[in-house]
Amino acid sequence: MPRFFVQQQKEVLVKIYLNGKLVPERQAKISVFDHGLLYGDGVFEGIRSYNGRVFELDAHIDRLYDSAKALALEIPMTRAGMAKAVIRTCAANKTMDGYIRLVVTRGVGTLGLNPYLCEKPQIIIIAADIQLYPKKLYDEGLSIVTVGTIRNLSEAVNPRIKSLNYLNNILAKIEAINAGCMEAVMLNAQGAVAEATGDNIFVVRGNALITPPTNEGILEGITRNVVMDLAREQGLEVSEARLSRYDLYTADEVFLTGTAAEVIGVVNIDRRQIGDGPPGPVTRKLVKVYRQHARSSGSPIA
Ligand code: PXG
Repeated sequence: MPRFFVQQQKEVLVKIYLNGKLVPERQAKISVFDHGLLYGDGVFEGIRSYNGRVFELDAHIDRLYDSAKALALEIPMTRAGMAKAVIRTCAANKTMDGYIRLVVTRGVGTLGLNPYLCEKPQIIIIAADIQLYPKKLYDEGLSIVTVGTIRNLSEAVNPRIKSLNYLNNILAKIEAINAGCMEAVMLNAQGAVAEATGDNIFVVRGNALITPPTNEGILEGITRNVVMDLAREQGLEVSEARLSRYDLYTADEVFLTGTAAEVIGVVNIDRRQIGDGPPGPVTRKLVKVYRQHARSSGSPIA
């Protein structure tokens, strides 16, 4: 939608980090020959800042570099330099509570696939405002569906790679939206539960949390890992195990985790009510504990 359609909202121009320089957003342009555009060849991270601090910055940077490594994409900057660039971009935009998009594309190349013919990778950092989900969703919980689009095979494009090609997830998201839901549960080729389109999934059974292991074809979510640690601190048992749709339908509670959503309860899957109806006590506790933790840790933006 063109910006002037956004009712009475003042246009906010942000400064974009582009290959070492902070430029006004109108000047932040990428070539049409960039393989990020032509082939989805590149990697990215979505990061949150809370209270003027970047949350889990090192974990996001490590995952970015691991994704790039898997694609034989050499990022022309050290991890420490990248962390500094993120902080610098946030500082330039006075980002307090924001959503940071870090993108590394393969760079400008030919119209052929060969990534080795591309010039330098392009590094883009956008520090934007976060579009929070309505509070109502956290109180009432999400209704979601399992969809027919299976998660990418690990042997083909490993879902652990956070690449710029999100079509697998987008196809699943389209199915969810067409079914009147905001999120989809994706299964892997074996029919086991993998993850949602932009979130990891957990089930609660009694005092235990269970989530699929990374070898089931999932992105190893940073929120997932933080929630697993926080849950253990709360005295909950946490394990990684294969889950079927039956395990979802019969769970006491189900919730999703992700940078944008944080922790959010799921109350209905494929028209089966989960547990007693509204988000249960374990989910509600973790929503709260996660928020407290996220708002009181991270790398200062200065
Ligand atoms: N699985 C997938 C497939 C994801 O894309 C997660 C799990 C959760 O990971 P983190 O590290 O965020 O806990 C993601 C998150 C968005 C958005 O704006 C989120 C993601 C990607 C693109 C957009 O909601 N990834």
